[in-house]
Amino acid sequence: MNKITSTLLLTSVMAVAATSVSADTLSNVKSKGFVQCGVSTGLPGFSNADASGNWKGLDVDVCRAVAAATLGDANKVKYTPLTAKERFTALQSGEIDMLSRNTTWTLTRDASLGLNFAGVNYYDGQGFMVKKSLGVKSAKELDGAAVCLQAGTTTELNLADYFRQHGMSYKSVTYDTSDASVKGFEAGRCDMLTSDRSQLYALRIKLKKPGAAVVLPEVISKEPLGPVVRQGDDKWFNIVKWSLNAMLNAEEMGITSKNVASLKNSKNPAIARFMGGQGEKLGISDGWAYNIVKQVGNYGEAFERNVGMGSPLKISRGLNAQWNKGGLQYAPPIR
Ligand SMILES: N[C@@H](CCC(=O)N[C@@H](CS)C(=O)NCC(=O)O)C(=O)O
Repeated sequence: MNKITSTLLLTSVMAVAATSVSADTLSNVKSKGFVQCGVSTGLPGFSNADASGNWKGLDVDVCRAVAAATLGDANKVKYTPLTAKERFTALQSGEIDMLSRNTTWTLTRDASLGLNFAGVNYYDGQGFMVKKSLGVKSAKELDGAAVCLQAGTTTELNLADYFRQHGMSYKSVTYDTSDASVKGFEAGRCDMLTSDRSQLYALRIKLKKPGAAVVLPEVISKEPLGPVVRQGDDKWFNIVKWSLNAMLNAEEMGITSKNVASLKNSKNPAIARFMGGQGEKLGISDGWAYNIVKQVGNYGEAFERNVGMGSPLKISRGLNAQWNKGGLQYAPPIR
């Protein structure tokens, strides 16, 4: 095959691939009647299937919020479990409508993968977990350590930076899923396990003896985690962005799943605007924000239930508190 023919062939293959991905995800979601959401293969608190196959978690709640906003029913979600390595291809190829899987917003991912980050639903940072029996108090004591981690993550990159910066060496032991990393850690394949700190808490409860592991004090990176969509579909981008913003605004305004029905006809102008939600500007029905809070809850409710004090993870709000409560969560207004 000469060069021109092969270039033409490649171009047409790319054109076919491009047209197979809908540029109008909303219409596609409406016609099939569900949101296909990419999640993890199993991370308690964030996206995890229970014994009967029901997905739960803070990331799952973002998928549910988008389904409530677009289809009026938070249950109209189908989940695609994805490893770290698989997640971006699944979104680029159109296999999923959105990704909500503890994914860090970085420049490279935002600017070179054809994807857009729609906000931050959890401000995280990378940390380390070791067996208590090691008697280690700081990651700086771990020169030469074997480290369990997951491939295709920012974790891998930060770890390299951190050890180089401190003049230390390490041996990485990589796995494809968090389950496999935990098993490797438990079986003694590594001296420590590294991941986003929220995930360390989530993974620790998967250990046979959670009390036998400690999370070290170091936080070595910024990991703003949030939902991701494809570039080139601004309408869908806005819907995902504003679904998360509605959960955050609801918490700030004191609108909860319990009181939202009683506030439906509120005379308070900001609450009235929230209830209507100006759906036509987003291309969805009015009442979309009401549906999110009624069916999924506000951000604070989702946080407490999934990862906070009402959950086995018992993570405090920290950076994820609202901006007026000492945290970083600050949603633009619905007006
Ligand atoms: N936030 C980091 C790390 C994400 C990540 O995949 N972490 C692993 C380590 S616990 C995980 O969540 N695995 C879940 C799974 O195996 O599906 C990133 O976006 O690269």
